[in-house]
Amino acid sequence: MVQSFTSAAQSARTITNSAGSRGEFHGQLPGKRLQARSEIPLDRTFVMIKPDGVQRGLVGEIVSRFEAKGLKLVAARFEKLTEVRVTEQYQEHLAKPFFPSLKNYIMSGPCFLMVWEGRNVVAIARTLIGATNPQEAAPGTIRGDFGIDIGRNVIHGSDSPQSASREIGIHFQQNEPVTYALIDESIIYEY
Ligand code: RTP
Ligand code: MG
Repeated sequence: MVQSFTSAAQSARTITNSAGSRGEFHGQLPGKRLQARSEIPLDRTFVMIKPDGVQRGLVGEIVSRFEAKGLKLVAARFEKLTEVRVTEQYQEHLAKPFFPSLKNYIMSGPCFLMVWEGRNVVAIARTLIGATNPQEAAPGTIRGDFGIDIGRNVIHGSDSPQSASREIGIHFQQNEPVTYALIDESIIYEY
């Protein structure tokens, strides 16, 4: 039976940071004291560094790019995916000719699974990741900078808010993503 944490998926659509702030940021904008804000509504997406990305030592580089963008890491796990989870993850591709090789590729070694949070984070993550085929991906994107073959394209990112919700529910339990406010949210977001 496929283990699916649907309640986590449901709660992952749009969440509000209800946790208390981590503290105050003592920098100043003119007339404005900056504080960690707990009321900014943010979205979540599922991102996974695939076995080639892990083996090539790209975990730190990729996490750094997401952090530098201003996104917030709220859950992470390092693990080798089971066939059940890979099949669930890529269920829209089950009938495609490339599915068997995709499944073997994803199961060939450990992956680094993450949930990232931010305004419009699903689309932002896809932009950071780049086109599916690394040979067509723009320089500056992760696939454009680090990949060559479509079947070794380093990283996965959910393709819609609905997919994000579903995929977070496949891989993470409801209480795994941590709700907290980043101190710099008040300067990353205008409102
Ligand atoms: P992903 O789901 O992994 O983030 O990739 P994506 O949305 O950019 O692309 P998608 O169409 O969902 O394809 C899923 C993964 O299957 C492999 N693929 N191989 N040989 C082929 O024609 C082919 N097409 C897709 C890629 O690893 C792709 O990321
Ligand atoms: Mg996809």
